[in-house]
Amino acid sequence: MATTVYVLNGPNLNLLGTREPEIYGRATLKDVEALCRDAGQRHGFEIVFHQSNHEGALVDWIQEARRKAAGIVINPAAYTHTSVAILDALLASDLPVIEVHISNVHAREPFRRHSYISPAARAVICGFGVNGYVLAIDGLAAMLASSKG
Ligand code: CA2
Repeated sequence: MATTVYVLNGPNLNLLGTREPEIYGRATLKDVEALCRDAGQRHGFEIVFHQSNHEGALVDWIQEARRKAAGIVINPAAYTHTSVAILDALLASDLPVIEVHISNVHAREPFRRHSYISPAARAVICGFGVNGYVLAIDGLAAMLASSKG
């Protein structure tokens, strides 16, 4: 059976490519999904890709991933800076989690420097644009391979 990886995206990321291209670039979320599926295929992963503007939907997918997946790549978007619920769900998942941000959150407003999510993450990637998702899937593949060996 193929290894399943969940790629989860938080609020407003459905608007990618339509506004603020100077911060987030011109790729759409569909483009990001295609990048993730390509990267997943290189590693033999089945990619389950979701976006929601609702915190509870993200928590439900994290709980589902706990039963079905080998790892989670998540861009929690604004919930990064607010959500104990997503932190708790990720901690309970017991899965390797990679936190991704398209922009360099450390070079922006001070409130973006704090992440409630990072304590649950094995690695954090930010500032590489949408290529950060590919780096996250490659990094997760290396982690899963080394934990098998
Ligand atoms: O850099 C990232 O990936 C962020 O997670 C994006 C979030 C932001 O709140 C985080 O601080 C950093 C915002 C996602 C909203 O995406 C939009 C994309 C295009 C137009 C408007 C919003």
